[in-house]
Amino acid sequence: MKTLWQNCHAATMAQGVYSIIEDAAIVTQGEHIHWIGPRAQLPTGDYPAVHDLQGAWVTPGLIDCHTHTVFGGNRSGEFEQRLQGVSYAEIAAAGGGIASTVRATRAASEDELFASAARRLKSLMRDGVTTVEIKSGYGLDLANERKMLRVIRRLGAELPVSVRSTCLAAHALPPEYAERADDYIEHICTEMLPALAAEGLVDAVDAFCEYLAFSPAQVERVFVTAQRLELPVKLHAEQLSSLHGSSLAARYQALSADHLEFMTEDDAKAMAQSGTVAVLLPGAFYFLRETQLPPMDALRKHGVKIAVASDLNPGTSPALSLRLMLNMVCTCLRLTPEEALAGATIHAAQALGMAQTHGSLEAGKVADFVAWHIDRPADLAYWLGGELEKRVVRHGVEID
Ligand code: DI6
Ligand code: FE
Repeated sequence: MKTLWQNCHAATMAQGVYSIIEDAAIVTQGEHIHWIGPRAQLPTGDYPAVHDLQGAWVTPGLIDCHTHTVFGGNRSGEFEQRLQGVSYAEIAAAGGGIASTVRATRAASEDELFASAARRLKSLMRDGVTTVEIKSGYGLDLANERKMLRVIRRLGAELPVSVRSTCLAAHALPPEYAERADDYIEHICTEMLPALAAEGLVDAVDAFCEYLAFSPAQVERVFVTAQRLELPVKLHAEQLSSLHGSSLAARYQALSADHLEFMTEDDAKAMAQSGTVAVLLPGAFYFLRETQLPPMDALRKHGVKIAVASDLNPGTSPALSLRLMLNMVCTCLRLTPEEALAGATIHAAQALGMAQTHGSLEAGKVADFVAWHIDRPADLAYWLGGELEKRVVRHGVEID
């Protein structure tokens, strides 16, 4: 059955670029977009269901392509410590940081993790998010990484949002492997990843390449394993120091390299060549009060696709709003509102390997879109938080 959505304007992101149709009409059929264009060109036909969008601006459903939504506890105490002048690295070295979330996540049951993550995910969804990526990485042993990944799968099954799961077992060194990082990497490659992939729990593999996490050589072993398991890779790279993880990611045709404050122009060239998306995470930049900006000019000059994500996590970006990230990426990292919107739609889809089906309003794609009661698309990056009036359509069906 065909459904017509009209009396709207559309910011389509068709062909991967920001583009607008004034007075648009959209025809959906089942889960897909059947036709989109100016209303004046709407094919004549029988439309059993017609929706009046009352002048709304329609965008693709927002895509949050980098989150750590599943975790136990929270770290607002560390936030207070950091306000007293203790650094993120010092807190981590003293057994806090990621390690404290690992303890809380290991102690939590699957149901407890599901309940707290669902609350956070619903908050993202209230901002028009229809697709989200969620990483493991606070379990750091087979049983607890499996527990996290099962919760991630269950979130996608029980909530009206498409969820991609990423295994981030190489996030931090678990206490059992203190001083034995190479052994832990070996364990990931020989035991954890093969088992979790065989259970169908993993859509992509990520790692944290940083002086306080894993070296490029260690990350490369994880990438080789992922490649053997035919899983795409992503990387946390160049957040706090320049180890050229982004160039390493490019060599393995990574879907994305994320953070990137300390990347170089050569890294940008490598990413452009491999089609690796640069995912900017302004929440972490802001929350850690960083001052080093990613090299925006180099990214643009070499044509690297830029995405924007929340990095929702308890330590460095307790961000429950992707729209707030659109504002922050413009204010702090100097994207334009058009670039920011592309970053949370079509480029985010590419960062998840989903650009063939998601991220833009084009015939044949999945009918995930948001009709916003705003004056201009730039308004999405303008308002700081709050809740904008809107209607959300997922798989061709309106959701609350
Ligand atoms: N980079 C981040 O921003 C998060 N993980 C990572 O690799 C931080 C995670 C945390 O502090 O809990
Ligand atoms: Fe992250």
